[in-house]
Amino acid sequence: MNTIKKKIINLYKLVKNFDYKQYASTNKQFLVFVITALINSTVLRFFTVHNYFAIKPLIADLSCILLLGSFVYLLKPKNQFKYILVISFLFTLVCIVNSLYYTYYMSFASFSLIAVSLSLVDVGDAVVKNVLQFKDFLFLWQPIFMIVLHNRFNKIKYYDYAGSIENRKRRFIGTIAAGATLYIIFFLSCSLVELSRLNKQWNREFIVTKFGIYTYQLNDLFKSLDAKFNTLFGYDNAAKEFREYYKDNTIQLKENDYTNMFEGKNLIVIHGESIQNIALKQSFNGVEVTPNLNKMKDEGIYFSNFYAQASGGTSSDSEFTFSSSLLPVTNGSVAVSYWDREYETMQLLFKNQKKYNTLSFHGNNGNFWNRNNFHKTLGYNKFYSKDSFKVTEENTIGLGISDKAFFKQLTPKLKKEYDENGTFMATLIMLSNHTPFDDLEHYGDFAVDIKEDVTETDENGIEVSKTISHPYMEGTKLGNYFKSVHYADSALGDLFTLLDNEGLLDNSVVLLYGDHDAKLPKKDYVRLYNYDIKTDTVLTEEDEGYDPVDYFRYELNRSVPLIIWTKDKKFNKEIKTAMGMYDVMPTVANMFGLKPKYALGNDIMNLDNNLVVFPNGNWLTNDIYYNSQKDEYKVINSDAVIDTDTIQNNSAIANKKIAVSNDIIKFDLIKNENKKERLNRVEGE
Ligand code: GP9
Ligand code: MN
Repeated sequence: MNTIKKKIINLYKLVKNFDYKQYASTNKQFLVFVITALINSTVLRFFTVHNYFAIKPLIADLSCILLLGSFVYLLKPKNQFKYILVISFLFTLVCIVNSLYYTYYMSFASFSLIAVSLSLVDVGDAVVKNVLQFKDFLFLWQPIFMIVLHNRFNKIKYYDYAGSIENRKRRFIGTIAAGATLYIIFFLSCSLVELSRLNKQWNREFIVTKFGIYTYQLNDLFKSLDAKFNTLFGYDNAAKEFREYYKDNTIQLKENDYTNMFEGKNLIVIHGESIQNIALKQSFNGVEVTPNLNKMKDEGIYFSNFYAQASGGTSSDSEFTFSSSLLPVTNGSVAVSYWDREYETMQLLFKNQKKYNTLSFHGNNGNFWNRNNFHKTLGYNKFYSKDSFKVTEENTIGLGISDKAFFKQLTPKLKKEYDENGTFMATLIMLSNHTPFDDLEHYGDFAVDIKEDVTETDENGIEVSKTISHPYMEGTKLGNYFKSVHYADSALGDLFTLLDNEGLLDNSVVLLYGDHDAKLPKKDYVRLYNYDIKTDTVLTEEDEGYDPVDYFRYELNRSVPLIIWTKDKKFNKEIKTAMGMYDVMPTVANMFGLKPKYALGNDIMNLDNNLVVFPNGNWLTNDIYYNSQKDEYKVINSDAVIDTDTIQNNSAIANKKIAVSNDIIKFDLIKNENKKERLNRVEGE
């Protein structure tokens, strides 16, 4: 303790007695470099995300400049300018490229997208006319200014003077330590949401707004290099394991009652943002949270024990797993880091085996989750993103265009596609029901209180009936979530009417899935199950009738709906087998007569029990939920006989599936199989 105290006192003395005048007069070049590089990053934010007065990105920029700039002190004064010039050009290049990129794509440049960005060059003329602007080159003033300053310094023999102070090592350590300390303070001040977004990289505008352009680019560089380097070694082993896995686990294409049932029909997929099964079961004062979804599930095939298997790539992970029957990659996301690979997807099977037109619709910016590229990889012919919709202040909810406006505007586009290009598979990605569920004024009136009819006697002894309201879930995040889902459900009701009016339901199958849970706080579930209207309090563990929410119950509550519905046939069927997002592709494939080869999941209609593997190693069957982090499990089906072998075997299968999936993604293994097949075909001809 004493040594720490001593160190702090020494540091204090150092800062207090530091000769700032001498530092400034012998470090003019470095200080000017720092200030001018800061001006450029601020100007870039001014031109793009418009938050130029913000202090946080400024601190992040400064930390980054100090860290990279500090190495100048490892050089002799007369060589220092060369280093300053190189990094000045680098920082300036970051600003110019991003300024240009933003004008063209309304997003920021990424190393992992370099090949795509180079297509900017292909569109030559259009870029010169529409993209290149004077403002993009304004940033060049910085290196030019440094050159002019250097000439002036030469004339006044500044370097001789500055070089006479022989303390370069100390300055290097001091500067790099200052940069690092500032960075640490900065990151400590960030919220969990900010840090998670930096890690995910799907919302690049957000990252630049909060972290500044230099930190954004540095983070992007590390992430892109990581995706490249982790595939340098281990290819042969991965390919061997892959072949062995599929030799033993070829997808079972057994015939069942559903085989080819929907052959030739359109498929409309609805990606239900953050819709959890819990909302379907809930009602307040006799009013259901999701009347339309409930009708859909009662008429259609409802997979009531269904789980999304998303990881850090949330929405995009679910899109990936839904399409490919693979698990999300363990680090990063396929959409951002591994989109430039070949996968076997439902969309490609529809396209190649059945000549379907494949379409996707999403009212948000097409760069979010890198969908502009990612959707091509998934096999969509066309992606209708924000640019295809009229988004106004009036029709905006939460993140962007409201689901109601989105559905209204997309229906005629879908009709046109059908009329012109025939049978289709179309995915509609919803947006309004997105966390933080706080756009309450736009969700409409939906009360999450408990109303009670009471009879009271007034002062004249006359009995009067009135309704009183107990707040229950009002004002909680879960309560707000129910309001938001109620809106999304009402939009879905509209969609069915819109599609039906255009005749689009007559020859179509509608499939809806919840893309992942809504990350709702545990304490809100406790309130939902333990609210006491008599006292307007929540029961605690000590109270009789307390209904606890432990880890397992929380995990099981993360279940999301999967419904398959058609207008003409009333299935009225509930499938209770445990099912994961990776089982959808093989299940749907069988119904539409498609033949996948590399699915990790199964056709659920052929199974009585199943293993749902989560990307973190947890797994679920009809009988058990297993927590791999703590090596604990909970028996869900009390009749089941569980022994250690069951746990070990299932854990081994889970680990194998995760490993094979990661290898396919990182080493692009399906591409190589496809290549071999193509070559064999050519040789055979
Ligand atoms: C972004 C939207 C939401 O366009 O799909 O993504 P999420 O935050 O759920 O991954
Ligand atoms: Mn989502």
